[in-house]
Amino acid sequence: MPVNVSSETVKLSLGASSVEVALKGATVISYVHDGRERLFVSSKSDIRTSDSTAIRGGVPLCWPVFGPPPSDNELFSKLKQHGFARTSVWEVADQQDSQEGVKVVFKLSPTEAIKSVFKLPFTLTYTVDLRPYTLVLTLHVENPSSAVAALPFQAALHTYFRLPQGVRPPDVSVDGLENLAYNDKVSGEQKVTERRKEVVVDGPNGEIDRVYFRAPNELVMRFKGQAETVKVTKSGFADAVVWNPGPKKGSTIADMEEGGYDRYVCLEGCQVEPFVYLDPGKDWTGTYEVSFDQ
Ligand code: TA6
Repeated sequence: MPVNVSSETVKLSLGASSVEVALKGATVISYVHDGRERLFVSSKSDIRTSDSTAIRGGVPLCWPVFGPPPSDNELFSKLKQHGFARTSVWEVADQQDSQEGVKVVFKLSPTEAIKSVFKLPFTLTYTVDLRPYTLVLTLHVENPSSAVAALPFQAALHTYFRLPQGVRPPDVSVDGLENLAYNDKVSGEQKVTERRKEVVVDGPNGEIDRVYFRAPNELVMRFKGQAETVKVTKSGFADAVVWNPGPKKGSTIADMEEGGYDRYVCLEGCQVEPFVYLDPGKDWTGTYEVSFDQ
């Protein structure tokens, strides 16, 4: 069955590949490629729609803010970190399957709970498109023409890549982030990466939390001692984030399984600066593609 919809998740299958999406947050919680799980989800996560916390892992969808809501803006002041999209229950709006792949479209419109914290109208659609060597995730934001104001937002696909056996975060490097300005959220400083080609995930106490502005649309994650690579191709999302909390901070994260921080690195496609401002009747699309060379 190419698409299997259950009460809590939707499963897409295509040969030896499969994807599972929790209706809570339309969170991709599994991506099996070539028979191996490529994402990390903490075993302490609760994927059920009855639970209001964000899923710790997979691909949480951050919208309409990334990070803590801006404190100086009344519109966002009632939001939680990373916004409400990742904890809201999405509906299945469409599904298609063909030889080329399997596609499911999820939709989120303002519920009463959302309206209590965010006053503006919007429609979000999120397409999960599983192809033989690629997973394509597309977020589409619409500000209805009936709206009376522009719709401001940030967005991110906060992907937790599971590390191959025997690989730890300091063994991970990302090509494509050289010569970039970035916000180092660990030190609180704005910095610029050196000319060295790769960024290694080896921050102080193992923690690295960086927002790279205007990052190239093609990034490659490599693992020391392993031939395999993970290629991320983005569009619409101007920026990129590399995050791992390291053991010190990671062991304080309540829903992090024992030692889980050692099993993933987040490489995120995001639109952090500037906010997008969508006029009434306008729309925005961000695409984030994960592909493997085999
Ligand atoms: O994307 C990195 C980040 O913004 C980090 O600062 C850290 O807070 C991480 O997201 C996880 O956030 P969460 O709210 O899911 O615990």
